[in-house]
Amino acid sequence: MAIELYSWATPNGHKVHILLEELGLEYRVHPIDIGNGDQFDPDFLKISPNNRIPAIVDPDGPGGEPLALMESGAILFYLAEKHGRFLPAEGQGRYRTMQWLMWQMGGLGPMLGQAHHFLQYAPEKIDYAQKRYANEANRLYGVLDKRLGESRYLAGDDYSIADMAAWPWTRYPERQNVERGDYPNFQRWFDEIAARPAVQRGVEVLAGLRQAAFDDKAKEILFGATQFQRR
Ligand SMILES: N[C@@H](CCC(=O)N[C@@H](CS)C(=O)NCC(=O)O)C(=O)O
Repeated sequence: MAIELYSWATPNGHKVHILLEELGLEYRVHPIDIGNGDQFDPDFLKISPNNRIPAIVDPDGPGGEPLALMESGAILFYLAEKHGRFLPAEGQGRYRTMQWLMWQMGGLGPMLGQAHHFLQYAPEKIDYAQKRYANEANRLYGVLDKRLGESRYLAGDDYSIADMAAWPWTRYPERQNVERGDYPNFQRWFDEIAARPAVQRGVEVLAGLRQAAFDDKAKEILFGATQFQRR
């Protein structure tokens, strides 16, 4: 039975789109236009109580019961484990994969998200915030570059869910005040993953529906008072 995918064409969405494509799973896409406020729809909140994409419902979850999941890292972990791919079942590689997945979820994603916010979207240009997040973005690319100077992929010799989690956040370093030429090991890894057919299909999922830039209505929904209402 097909997985129900609730998502939008953003880095956190792309992670799951890429894994679904890599695994060759059947899935049905439900667009959640976050610039239009679809993430606050009561039906979506039942699946994703944090009003964020991505989320899935697997009709064939554990115990044969449907499983609803939010949080991209949890979805990657669940699907990789269920299908026995892109996450070693045991040994050092399993924990290295989890380490780099957690690094992406707790560090790379949130910090690059703040860099995008203060460098691209914030209505006021706040010098302190811009410098802080651009510096942090460059620090994180430095960590990535060093690791990828020692290892073909983040967790070791094999491509894993840790790479699928990190890669979508690094597609446009210029938006984070990062110069890709400063990080050659990162660039080698980036190009290798970008060449994978499943990755190319994954980033196209819902891409045609997304506007190039947020308009004023979308900015109000994403960054204004709407976001902070109690639900
Ligand atoms: N930790 C969450 C973050 C998800 C997230 O921030 N999603 C964004 C799009 S990339 C979203 O849904 N934003 C809607 C909003 O801010 O209202 C995950 O990894 O799934």
